Amino acid sequence: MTPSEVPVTLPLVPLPEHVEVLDLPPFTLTAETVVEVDRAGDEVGRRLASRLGALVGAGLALEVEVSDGPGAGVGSAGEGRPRIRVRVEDQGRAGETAPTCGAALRPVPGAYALRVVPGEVDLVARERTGLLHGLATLAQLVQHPLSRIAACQVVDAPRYPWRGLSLDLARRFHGPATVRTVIDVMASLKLGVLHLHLTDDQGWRLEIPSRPELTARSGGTAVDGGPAGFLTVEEYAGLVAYAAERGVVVVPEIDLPGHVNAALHACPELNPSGQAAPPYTGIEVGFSRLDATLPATDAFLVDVLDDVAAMTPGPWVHLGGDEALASDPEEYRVLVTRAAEILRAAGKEVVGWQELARLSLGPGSAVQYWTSEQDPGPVVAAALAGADVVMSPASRTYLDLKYDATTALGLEWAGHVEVRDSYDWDPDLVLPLPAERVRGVEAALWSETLRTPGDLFHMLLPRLAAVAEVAWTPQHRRDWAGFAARVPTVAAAWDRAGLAWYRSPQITWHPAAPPVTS
Ligand code: TNX
Repeated sequence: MTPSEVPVTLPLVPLPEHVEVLDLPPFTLTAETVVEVDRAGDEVGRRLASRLGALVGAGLALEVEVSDGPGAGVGSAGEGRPRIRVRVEDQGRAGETAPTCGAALRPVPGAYALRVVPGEVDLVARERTGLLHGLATLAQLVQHPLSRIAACQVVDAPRYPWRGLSLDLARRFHGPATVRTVIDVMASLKLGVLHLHLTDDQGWRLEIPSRPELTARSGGTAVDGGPAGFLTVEEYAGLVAYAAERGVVVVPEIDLPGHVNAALHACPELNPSGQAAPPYTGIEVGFSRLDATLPATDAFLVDVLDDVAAMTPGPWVHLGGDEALASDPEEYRVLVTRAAEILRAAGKEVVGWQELARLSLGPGSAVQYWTSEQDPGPVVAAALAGADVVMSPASRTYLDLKYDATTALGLEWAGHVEVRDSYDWDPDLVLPLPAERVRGVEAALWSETLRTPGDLFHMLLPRLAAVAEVAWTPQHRRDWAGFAARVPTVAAAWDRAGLAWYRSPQITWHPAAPPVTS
């Protein structure tokens, strides 16, 4: 490819803060390429080598060289060969030596700088998450099937620290393999928070060592009979580790004091009658509640929340708190305050749906805004009292809502959500909040209507890519036409991964690859 053929718009989603196409020939990945990493970036360098190797045709085994000092590139085997340098540098040095395009690497977590010229790729960040973001960028830049990477410079950092996806495993269960694929997609879009909705009226999906009856009885129930199931302690730990390797933090949600029928079904002592509640397989909300007057309720909160906190290396646990329509305000306050106290004693920060704002849990906590059908006043007041807000307005980010009236799957309670609806909005303008209190953006995928991985990815993609760009890219850099031009190349990677995504008519997609014939 000659420089004049280099695409003017690089196919990057989310769009980086600064990106410049260089008027130079591309870098070509070959078996000769050496990946040079410093100690700090060693693990990411190896991941990068195997990821880039796997991306290219039949798969290349790229050689990895690890150097000791800061600033790799002193290796010998790589002399004269095309090289990819991966470096972690402290603030001062990164500022001096990072590739630039007239911009400095901002001092925020996850920032990175990348320079691609003939014969050399240079990736620099201050910490591992930044390197992983640079790797995600590089992976999107590899042109198929030629293994070329256009010459360019990127200096990039996220708009918000919290860029998430909430996945409902409770209404219907999606197993570890599907969740891992979701994590891969998240990492490719630079999303860093996987919120797992693990408990609800219809099922309990996380094994709790002190309360094995929860999953023994309520792991097997689900909307309309299935699919059901649950994560064992080992499976959950495996997912948390898989996510962490890819820069994604898992935030488990134990929904209370409403949405608790699965617990009432598994634990008879949580019911005033002492009788287990029947299982629930419908999709109504707001009918179940924990009873604050029962001594068993406090023991349940302590056991479950202590176990969940112990199983969760990340800093946050989500308490739900939504749609507790059967709890009176005082009982709600007592139970949520107690739950938050248990979690904080276990060293965790509390996150909850917007209803939790009524309690104003203060600095460190976060409330997740989801519906305009409730008075936003308490959310604004909680933010003014120091809580952060995560933006999940249903009309933009609820990816279980139908794209349009013809979508077979999905709900419609907050209208239809086409890709452009997920893209064209500004999280800072949803509510009158101080901008620094907006911690970020989270998409949500509820599974009342989603049975299979195919169902899940049909609703998730391409809308998750739109939300990811909202969460990452500065508002002034974003525009729908640019996104619509870039996302088809990214979608080709979803095809290569065999994901059943939705070809929204709002975007001109590349022709579908013809079926492979032998
Ligand atoms: C609202 S979001 C809910 C969920 C449903 C979802 C369906 C929230 C806090 N509550 O219980 O699954 O809508 O779109």
